Amino acid sequence: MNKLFLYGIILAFLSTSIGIAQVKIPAACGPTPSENQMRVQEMESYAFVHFSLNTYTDQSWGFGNEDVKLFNPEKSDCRQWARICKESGMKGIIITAKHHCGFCLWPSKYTEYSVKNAPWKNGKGDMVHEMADACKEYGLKLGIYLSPWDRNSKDYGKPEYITYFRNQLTELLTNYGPIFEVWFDGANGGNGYYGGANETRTIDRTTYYDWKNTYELIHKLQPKCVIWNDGGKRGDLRWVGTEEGYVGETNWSLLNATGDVPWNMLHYGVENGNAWVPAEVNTSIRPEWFYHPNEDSKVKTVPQLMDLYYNSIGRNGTLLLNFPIMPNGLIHPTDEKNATEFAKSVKESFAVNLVANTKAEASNVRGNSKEFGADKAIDGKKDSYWATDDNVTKASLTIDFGKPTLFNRFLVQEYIKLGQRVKTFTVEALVDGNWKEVAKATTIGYKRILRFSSVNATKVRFNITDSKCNPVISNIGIYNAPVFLHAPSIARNQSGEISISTDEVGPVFYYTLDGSEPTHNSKKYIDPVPTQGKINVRAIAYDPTSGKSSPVSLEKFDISRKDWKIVGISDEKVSAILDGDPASVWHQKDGKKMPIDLIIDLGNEYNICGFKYLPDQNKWSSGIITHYQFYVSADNKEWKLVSEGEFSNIKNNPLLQIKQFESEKARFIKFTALKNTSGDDVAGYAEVDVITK
Ligand code: FUL
Repeated sequence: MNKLFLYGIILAFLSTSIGIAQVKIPAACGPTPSENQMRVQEMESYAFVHFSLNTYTDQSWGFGNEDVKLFNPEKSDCRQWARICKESGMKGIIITAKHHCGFCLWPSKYTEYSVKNAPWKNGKGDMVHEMADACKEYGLKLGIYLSPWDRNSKDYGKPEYITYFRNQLTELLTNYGPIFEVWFDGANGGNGYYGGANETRTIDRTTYYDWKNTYELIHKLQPKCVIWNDGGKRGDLRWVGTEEGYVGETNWSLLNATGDVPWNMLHYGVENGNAWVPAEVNTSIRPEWFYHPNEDSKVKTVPQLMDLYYNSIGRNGTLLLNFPIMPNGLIHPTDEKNATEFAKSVKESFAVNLVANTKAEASNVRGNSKEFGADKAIDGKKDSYWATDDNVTKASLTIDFGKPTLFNRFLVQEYIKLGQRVKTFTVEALVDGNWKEVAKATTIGYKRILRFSSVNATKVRFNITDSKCNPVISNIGIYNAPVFLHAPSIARNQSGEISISTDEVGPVFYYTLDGSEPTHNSKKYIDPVPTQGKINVRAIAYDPTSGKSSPVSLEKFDISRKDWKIVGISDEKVSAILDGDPASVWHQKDGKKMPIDLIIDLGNEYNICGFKYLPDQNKWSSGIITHYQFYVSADNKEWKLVSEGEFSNIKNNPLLQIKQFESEKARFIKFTALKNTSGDDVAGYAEVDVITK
């Protein structure tokens, strides 16, 4: 008999005879992630790159008739994108192989509307190929964005288009190596070029694309690929209902396998859902997805990116961060700088785990077994965990530092391979012999990170106050992370006064009006500052105690709106449109029917070459204009149409809309609302402004 086998028998005999029966691992609690979902969850963050003909037309959504000849990125370098993403801590890149305009970044056999007819590399280029090679070189995974809505295809809306779409998908999933994720956007604005038809085509998002068979194709061609889809059949990951970069504080990785998914389900998940569909938080490093030069001063700063980190990865989501590519084919240096500094800040924040070399004790340990002891939550191993007995859904785990220790972050992970369980928990700190609650939260999931003011404590107690099943905790981390000051907001009211503010308590502000970089030696902000005419305001927040400054905010103001009058409206609340406060809104309704005009007398004649429209920031409100016309006039009688079109992605991303046109001399402007997001007769405005030459 083999010796090892003999020892095994003796050991088994001894353990049963002295009563150390093997304690069973906890049973799964509800749905659990597939291997593919688990792999993506563990990637934590990955990038988007948005690049297409829109990059050359300053649009958000192309119409489908943009000239392929525009596409000529003379410095294009996918290796630069991959290097920046790698240095920004991203684990993969999803490229917009085809956006809504239908233009293909790869030389598809099935259309002429692609790089093969562009001047770039004399039509011999293949951006998806270059991206795949660059990803390989930098150890990143490749993902594909293929827009189901195609405003170029003559067949869009007909059954033939589905074959076309699947043919393209087959090319992309066959010729470029392993693909970790496919991204099917649900947007459909209706109208488009459609091979010259120039019409509106509506489809039923739930049936038209026949997702079932498309999914089968994906599973066959790329068995390890996850599917993101907000347009029809349930995917492997879900949208979080906003493009602003946050998921709900309560975030269940569950949905129901069938049925509608209203906003609250997207944002918070479904506690008792019967399918594992975790949250993916998608947002752009700039306000828009595609590159627009006027956003060069609007790149998310390190403190904003840190918020994004805590509001996505820190709330049980993955982070999909977009980099718009410039017309020359590169990522802008500010985006590179902010993203790479962000990665350094994340590293710095979580560099020292204060639980190392501490002791942990729990109020209950599953079967009193060492295998499930409290120390398993602080052993740094992702496959070991602290678990309680089956019927125990309230429990606590105490970590003893042995000496007063300063911290301001609490990180906790459930062992989600056995399901998501915890419903509520608190964190307490033992300060000078007294327990004090420092944080309180709901769900955990794969990872939850709580932020609070620094506390100096000898012990930390993690209390699970409610759970769907017995808790199973794989990891706890405690950190003392650096705190970043946010750049302040700058606003100008109708009379031209500049005000500077922030949500944080404590910092003071310094500003400049002459184009120079503000420091704490610049002018200190005390009261609103009167200004006139065009002006660029730069400001920082500064904390005198730490001597730390925030990044610089920059706002460019055009002519002051002091002499402006809204014509023909007696409601005095209409001034909300011009008050510089994005939170105040005015709506035209009361029996008006679309088209609804807003006429403004600017008081003087100007060379007008554009306008700005900020919609109601409450996405639930009606009156968010999607289609418009813009006229100018010298006398409020004869009007000239200078711009018309759509505010493309305004429903999902209610940003400041900027439209530019050939300069015209005028004193009056007319902004006509043709349609809104809710299909009714309400036109709402947070702010309206002009751009002058
Ligand atoms: C949206 C699209 O309409 C945007 O253009 C962008 O691609 C974003 C990621 O998804 O809904």
